[in-house]
Amino acid sequence: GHKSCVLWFTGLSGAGKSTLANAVEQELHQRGLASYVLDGDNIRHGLNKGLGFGEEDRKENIRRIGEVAKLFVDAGVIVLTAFISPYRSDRELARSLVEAGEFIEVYVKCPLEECERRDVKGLYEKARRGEIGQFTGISAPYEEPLQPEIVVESSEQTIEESVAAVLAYLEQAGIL
Ligand code: GGZ
Repeated sequence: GHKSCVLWFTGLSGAGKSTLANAVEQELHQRGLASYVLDGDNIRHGLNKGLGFGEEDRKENIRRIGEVAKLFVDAGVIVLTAFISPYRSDRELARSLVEAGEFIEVYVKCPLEECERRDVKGLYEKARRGEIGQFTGISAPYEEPLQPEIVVESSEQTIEESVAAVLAYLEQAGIL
């Protein structure tokens, strides 16, 4: 058997949180484990439709996601969340909702310059032009995790290496 837990991916827009969370989820699925990814596609367009990107709305976004993540853990599922979650205090609140050891913070580290170079959705360019306000890393803060359980550097490691690092952590932590 395995323990359920929250894998909380945090990092800048374009750092690779969703990509990594989905790749880890595939691995877990192949091992026959119940797992689920929460990301902007299924949360910001549904439960959290109507929330924006000001400090208060981001706080509420993350608070609700933390509560939903707790429900998944109660249901015995490994839940992977992929949100910028820029405020340390909001991530700590989410951590406090589950048992010690059940919250695994994964810092998907990537230099701002690299996220901006990738600019997958063209949002950084818009933010630089002032067409999008309060953009994380440009005109809104990102508070780096101080003691994340896992750090992956998406500009230094392949996706396969990053997936392996997350799985290795889960194995040594006795979750898998
Ligand atoms: C940051 C924004 C913003 C602003 C829209 N700042 O690359 P993406 O597109 O898919 O990821 C970003 C996503 C961030 O939503 P989160 O729910 O993860 O943010 S938070 O945890 O801070 O609540 C980006 C898009 O939404 N986006 N405007 N101003 N990202």
